[in-house]
Amino acid sequence: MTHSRHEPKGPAAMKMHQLITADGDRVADELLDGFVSDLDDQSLRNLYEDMVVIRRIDFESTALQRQGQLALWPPLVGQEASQVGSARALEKEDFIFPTYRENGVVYCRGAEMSKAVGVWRGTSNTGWDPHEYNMATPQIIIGAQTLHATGYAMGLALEGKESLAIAYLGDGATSQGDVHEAMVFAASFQAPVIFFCQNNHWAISEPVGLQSHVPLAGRAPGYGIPSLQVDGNDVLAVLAATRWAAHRARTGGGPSFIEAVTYRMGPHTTADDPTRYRGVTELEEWGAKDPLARMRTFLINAGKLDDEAEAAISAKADEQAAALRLACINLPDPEAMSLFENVYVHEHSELELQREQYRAYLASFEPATASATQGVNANAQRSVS
Ligand SMILES: Cc1ncc(C[n+]2csc(CCOP(=O)(O)OP(=O)(O)O)c2C)c(N)n1
Repeated sequence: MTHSRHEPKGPAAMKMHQLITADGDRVADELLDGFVSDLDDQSLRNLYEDMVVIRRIDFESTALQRQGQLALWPPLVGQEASQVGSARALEKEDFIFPTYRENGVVYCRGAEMSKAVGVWRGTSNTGWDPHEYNMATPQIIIGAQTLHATGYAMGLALEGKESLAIAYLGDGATSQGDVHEAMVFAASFQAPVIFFCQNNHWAISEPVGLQSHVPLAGRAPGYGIPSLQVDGNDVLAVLAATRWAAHRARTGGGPSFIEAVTYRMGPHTTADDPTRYRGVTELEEWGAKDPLARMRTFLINAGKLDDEAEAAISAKADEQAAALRLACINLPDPEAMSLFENVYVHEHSELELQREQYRAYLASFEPATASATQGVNANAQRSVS
C-alpha cells in the first residue's frame, strides 16, 4: 500500500524562499538576495560542478554496492542542492555534524570519498579523522548529532570563538526526542548552531505528513529559534539561507533552523524498495524539480555555461568516480582484531573478555583462518564458501 499523507495539512504553510525556479529562472527574494550578491560566474559554475560530481559519485557508489564491493549505500540523488548549498556556506573552522547521507557535504569538505565508502565496505569504523576536516563521522543514530552539535556550539560560545556548529538532520529525525532536547538547549543558551533539516519527504517508509502536521520549519519558533523554509532543490537559495543562519550564529544571534524542502529520488538505502510504499506520480513531479537541471538551464540562459565548460565538468565527474572506484576496491582489509582498538581510552575487563571470545571464534575457522592477522573480509568470504 502506498501512502497519501505527504504534505503537512495543519496551520498555514510558510513562505518557501527561492532564487531559481524549477524552470531555471532567477527570481528575487528580499531576504536572500543580499547573501549571494558577491557570486561571480565562476562561483556559480562551481556550485553546478559540485552537484554534477556528487551525483556521479553517488551513482558510482550505488553501482559498487550492486557489484558487492560495498555492503550498503545511502543514496542522495535529488538532494545535491541542499548539500552543496549548505556546505559551501561554511568556513573551515565551522564544525559539521552529519548523518549517514551527507556524502555531498563530505565531498565539499575535501575529504577523499574513499574514506566515506570505507565505512560501508567494512574496512573502517568511522571513515575519517574528524579534526582533519572539522566534520564528525556519519551518525547512524537518528537525531543524536543535534545534541553533539549543540554541545559543541555551546563550547564555542564559552570560548568566545566566532565559528559555528551545524547539525544535518532529516525530516524523520524531527520526531526524535534528542532533536527537541537539542533545540531547547540551543535556544536557552543561544548556542551558535544551525539545524539544517533536509526534508526529503520520507523517513524510510513514513511520509513527512504523518510525522508533522505543520511545516517542519514552523516548529522551531516554538523553541524560540528563528527558522526559514527554503527550496532545497535550489542551490543558490540554500547557499543564501545557510549564510543567513551562519551570519546569525557568528554575530551572537544564536541558533537557526533551516528546512530545505527536497526529495529523495532513490531508495532510503540500497537495501530498501520504495515502490512498496510510494507512488510513481510524486517521483515524476519531483523529477521535474531536479536541482541539477534547473541550475544548468539558469547558467546556459545567462550565458555562463558553454559546451566546453560543460564537457570539462563532465570529465571531472568521470575522473572522480573512476578514482573512487579504484580506491574503494583497493582499500586494505583491516586486521580482524583491530575491531577492539580505540573503543575506550581506559580498557576494562569486559572488553578484554570480548576480545578473547572473538579471538577464539576466529580460531575456529579451518585450517589457516586461526590467524588473527587475517582480514575480516577474507574470513567472511571463507565462511560462505
Ligand atoms: C534512534 C534511531 N531509531 C531508528 C533508526 C532506524 N532508522 C534508520 S534511518 C531512519 C529514517 C530516518 O529518516 P530521516 O531522518 O528523514 O532521514 P533520511 O534517511 O530520510 O535522510 C530510521 C528510522 C535509527 N537509525 N536510529
